[in-house]
Amino acid sequence: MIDLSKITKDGKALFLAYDQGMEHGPLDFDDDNADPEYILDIGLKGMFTGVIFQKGIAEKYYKEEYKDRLPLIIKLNGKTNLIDDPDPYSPQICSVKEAIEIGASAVGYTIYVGSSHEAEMFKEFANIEQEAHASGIPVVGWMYLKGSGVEGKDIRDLTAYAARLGLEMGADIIKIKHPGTDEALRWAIENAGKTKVVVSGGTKENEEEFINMVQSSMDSGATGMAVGRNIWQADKPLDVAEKIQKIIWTQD
Ligand code: FBP
Repeated sequence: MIDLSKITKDGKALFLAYDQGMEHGPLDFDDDNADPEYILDIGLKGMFTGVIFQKGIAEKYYKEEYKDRLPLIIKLNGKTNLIDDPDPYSPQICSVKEAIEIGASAVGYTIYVGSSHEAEMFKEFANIEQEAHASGIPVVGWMYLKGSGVEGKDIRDLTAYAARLGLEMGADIIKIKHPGTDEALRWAIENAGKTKVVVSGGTKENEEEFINMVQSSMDSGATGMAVGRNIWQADKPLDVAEKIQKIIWTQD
């Protein structure tokens, strides 16, 4: 088994996601959070167990000296939201080798489960995993339900299927969206087996609702959270981070 200790603390994880500049564009940003330095400052002060960047931001802003305090996870694929493709494909744009050279402690890749391009993404993911594991670094799979194959199907079944795929494909950690109920999330986590599950933050919620979602995720057996907008779009990002940490690290 791949060692996850570099990107976890006491077996739990809290990742600060900042790949939205590619996935959603600057519509997500304001004068503060458009600056990657602002995110790094939150990541370092908020004691996250990893920050998620695309390679361009990592190359220009991430410093080797951050490695022990804020490990880097490079997202190896990405796409914009400008093309409204019912069956999305997110191509690989950075190699495992490049990511390691830039200082990554782990790599990530999004699979759109249910897309007609699923098979291409499976292949890319499999190659990435082989290379990453040969270098001893973990692979985080963003297992997102998007595509004509998931239309009209039950979210509980789909989320569990996506989680199971993570295990079947050998992901070390998977990142899934909360399916809405503790029971559905618990079922998905059960199906992920020994693959760890972190739950994605989603669009900015009112703080109480977001905190409840974190609590529900941890109650359902998640290893932690991978959160972006609910932290760096908040008026006081470090206050929100502290509240989440308390939930994650006081959970049995
Ligand atoms: P957020 O907490 O901001 O939702 O970030 C998590 C994340 O998975 C990012 O890594 C990614 O850019 C984004 O969500 C994708 O969101 P969506 O699927 O809604 O486009």
